[in-house]
Amino acid sequence: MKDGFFYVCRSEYSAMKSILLRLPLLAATILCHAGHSTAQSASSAIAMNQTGFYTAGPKTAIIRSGQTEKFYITSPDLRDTLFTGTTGPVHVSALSGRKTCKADFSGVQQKGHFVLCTSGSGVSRPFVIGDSIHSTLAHAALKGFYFQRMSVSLPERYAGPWHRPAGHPDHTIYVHPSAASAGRPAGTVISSPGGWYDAGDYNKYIVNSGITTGTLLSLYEDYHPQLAFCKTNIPESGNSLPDLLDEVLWNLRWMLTMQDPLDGGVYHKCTTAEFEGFIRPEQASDRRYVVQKSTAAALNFAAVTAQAARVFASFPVELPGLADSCREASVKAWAWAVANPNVIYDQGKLNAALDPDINTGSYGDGQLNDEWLWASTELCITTSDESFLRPGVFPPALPLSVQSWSDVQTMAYFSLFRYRERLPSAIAAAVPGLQQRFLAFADSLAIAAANTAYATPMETDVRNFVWGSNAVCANQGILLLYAFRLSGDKKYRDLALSNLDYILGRNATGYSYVTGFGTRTPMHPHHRPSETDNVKEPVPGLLAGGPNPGQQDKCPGYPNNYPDESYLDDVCSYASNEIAINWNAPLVYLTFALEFLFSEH
Ligand code: 9MR
Repeated sequence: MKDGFFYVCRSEYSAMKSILLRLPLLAATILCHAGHSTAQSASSAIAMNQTGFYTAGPKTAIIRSGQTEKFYITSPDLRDTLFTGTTGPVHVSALSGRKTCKADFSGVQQKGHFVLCTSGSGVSRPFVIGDSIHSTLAHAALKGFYFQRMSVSLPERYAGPWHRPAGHPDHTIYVHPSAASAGRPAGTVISSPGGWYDAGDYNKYIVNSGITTGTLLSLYEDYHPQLAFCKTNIPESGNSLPDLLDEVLWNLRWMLTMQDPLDGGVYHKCTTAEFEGFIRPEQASDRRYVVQKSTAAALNFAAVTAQAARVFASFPVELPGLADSCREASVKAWAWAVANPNVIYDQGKLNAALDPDINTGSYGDGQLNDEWLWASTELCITTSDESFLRPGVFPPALPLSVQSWSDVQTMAYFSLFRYRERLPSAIAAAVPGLQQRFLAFADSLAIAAANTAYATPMETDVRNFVWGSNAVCANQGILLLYAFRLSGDKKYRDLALSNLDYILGRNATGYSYVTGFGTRTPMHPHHRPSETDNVKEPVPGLLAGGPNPGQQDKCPGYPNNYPDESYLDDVCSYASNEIAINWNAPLVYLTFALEFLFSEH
């Protein structure tokens, strides 16, 4: 995908002319059956990152083959051979029983267009080796958030063929009976405009917005010098704020409307009672509600607004008062959570007691230790006030896990590591122990990854193949990049890249799961705007959920129920082919971070 909708921070990647060795006798030409057009004969047995490879980075393809074989990296016309290798031993997948072999061509450090051809499994599609190889994708993934903006029109000059009128103004939002309070009885009308559509549906959920916005703010905190000039061609691109922060603001301002100013509590979601049909945003007219305050929402909100207060404190001229408002909102939400520590969002119970029933996403979470940890940590870092440390929560004793909407433990770790030189003493004392545990967890992923069919950390645990498995993959990548930052050991950076390789094609289905990027990419995501716009290509830069053997949508057509193959590129498949903001945010983090890390060479 290369077009005018994504601007980049450095000069855009341009394919370099290759200077290839012309061998007199071309073994590869013979063995790869010269005479076939490579485009026509591209082998589905060869799985690799379809966007490309960093010149100085690791390069691996996986051949779905039951035997070790010779392979060659050649010019696309097969005439010039650059590299000859032998695939590794046959690996039997623990997830499907299928056999694979690894072709490692990291030794090729020449820019250009190439193909990989094998002695027995055919020829790959042409691929690129170069610098800034994921830059366009990183920008498109961030631009994906612009396409999810609610309550505003997306003009053609920013949105191209996916332009659309404004939908869901959200100035008339009813307080649902579950959310009623003395100051705002049921039926009260409030205004809650803006924010991003959560996913393929048209609702907004605080818990999911929490980890999404927190991940984007973490990207900013970790890489702000490099991000300062990255442009995504959004209406705010001309202002003095980085586009990443302009995008974050679009959702943050909405989040602030979800706090009841009278008591500091935060509504769990802003939603219709039922999912709306496949209609255009501007055609949607169902009544919308704020639904029940919850402890999870208050804590997610407190964490994100505390982090935002830190970040936006650097922009007092552009955003006067915003940092203070965020900080104040955070402290109030925290106080509400402390006074209401066990308000769990349980949609079944809610519907049994009150009308109208609410049947949209629940993001219900009964285990809040990790939310307490995250909110507490962010507040302590922002305020330097240790009274936000909650006994029993800090230092964390939970087993390490990969962050997700329901498990935000490592979001706290990331901030602790980032600020480890300037933490209040009670927290600082715990950090070395946490670092040790964290690196041990990253190591366990590294060791197990070596023994998987596609050589990625993603495949190390069958439990990674859940609803939104591709986000597990991207979030694992982020975690590994923190391990790299802590230790300086490049094996973690390279493992993070291998998870991006997985997302972009080095996987059991052969799909590159980001719309618009790759040679085999989702064309029918469960995404209302894409499905209803009469544009053949879906909105670009969006990450599909990915393989999910739960197959909860019960759509006909899944190839089988293997964990890593349970994917269906059909609009019906909301359990494997929806898109969601909490899946795109780790993709944005991972692609930008890898771009910056690999450009340091
Ligand atoms: O990502 C969520 C996944 O972890 C849950 O298992 C699933 C069912 O509750 O819901 C997913 O989130 C969806 C949300 O509920 C509504 N908007 C679309 C989200 C992505 O499918």
